[in-house]
Amino acid sequence: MINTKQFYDYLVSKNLDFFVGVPDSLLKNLCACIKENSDAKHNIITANEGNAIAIACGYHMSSNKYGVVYMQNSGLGNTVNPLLSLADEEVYNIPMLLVIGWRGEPGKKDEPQHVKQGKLTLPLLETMGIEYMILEDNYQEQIDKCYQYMQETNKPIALVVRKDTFEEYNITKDKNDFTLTREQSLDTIIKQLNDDDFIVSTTGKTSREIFELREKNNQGHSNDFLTVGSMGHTASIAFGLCLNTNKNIYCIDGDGSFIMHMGGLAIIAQNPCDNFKYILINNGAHESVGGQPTVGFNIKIDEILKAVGFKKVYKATTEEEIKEAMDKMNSMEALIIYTKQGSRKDLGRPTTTPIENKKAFMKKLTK
Ligand SMILES: Cc1ncc(C[n+]2csc(CCOP(=O)(O)OP(=O)(O)O)c2C)c(N)n1
Repeated sequence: MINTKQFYDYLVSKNLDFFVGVPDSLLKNLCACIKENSDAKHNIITANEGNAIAIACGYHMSSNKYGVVYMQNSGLGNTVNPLLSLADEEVYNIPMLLVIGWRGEPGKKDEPQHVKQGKLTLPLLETMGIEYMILEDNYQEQIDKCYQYMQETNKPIALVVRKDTFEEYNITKDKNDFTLTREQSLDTIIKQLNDDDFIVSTTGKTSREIFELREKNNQGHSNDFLTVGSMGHTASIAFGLCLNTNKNIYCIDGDGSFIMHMGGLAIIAQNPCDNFKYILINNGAHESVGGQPTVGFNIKIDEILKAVGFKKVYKATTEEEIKEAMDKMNSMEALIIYTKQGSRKDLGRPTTTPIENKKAFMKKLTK
């Protein structure tokens, strides 16, 4: 295993001291170390991974230095366009060091949403013409080689990071003043719904907690579409559903997910559907992957939603306020719930497959 701080220090000693990206579960120790040791100008947590590539391009052009872009391999898809039409050697030819967490590595057990992405991670990099190395204990040598490659070719290069590569780095999650947990809010939301209401929930622990709450309540899972992958697209899935049903569709989003593809909500609000119910759980963090901050508490999400066309946005910090808001919520109104960070240590994962989930959901929705 690699000592996380020593890895970080080595990068910085090579003048690779600008970090930009979206946090990842496999990189959570590295992300925590970067956050603790870099100031705000040297660690930009971006809305999505494509933005990170573009920022690294701009950074290089003004500094002649190389940005370090961190991400989970799930985010590779978000990077394809800026890597191929901006950084690529046949376009602007801009170097940067990509550090990619390898979920779903072939031969290792992982969740369904990571399996194909894991299998295609190296082929995808090869197809895009991006050189890579799998990060090993001789990381100093590897970083030296990457540096030399960037100097010689002006091209991006990647370090692919296997599970359990980095040693534990003490993660200090930001504290906020809210008292509700995400799971308590979800419990309250679910209790407000009836058997004819449907949920589309976001990537990460939100969907895992909904699954377990339904188990606990013996309610089955056919009212819930658990978006295990495809972070940031939950609201659009819910909107697509609304186009062909009169049933209430409750989209339960996270602040990181909302911010990742914020533009989606503008299109949804401009094509209003009476049955689209938007609930955003804002904990100001990418809690599911280690608690790295989002800008969720710094921006006025309620004002953004109103500006794009939502008629009213309720805010709740207690179970009582959630119930009141859900009783009142009308067509094209939204609810933001503010919660603290944290989840149960023994939180499980859905035991049904995504295809089983989809089939049961479709059957019930179209009954
Ligand atoms: C495109 C993409 N990038 C990164 C990830 C890794 N990831 C999974 S959940 C998550 C955090 C989601 O944050 P938020 O929506 O605020 O929900 P929270 O975890 O705080 O409940 C991240 C970054 C991913 N699954 N997909």
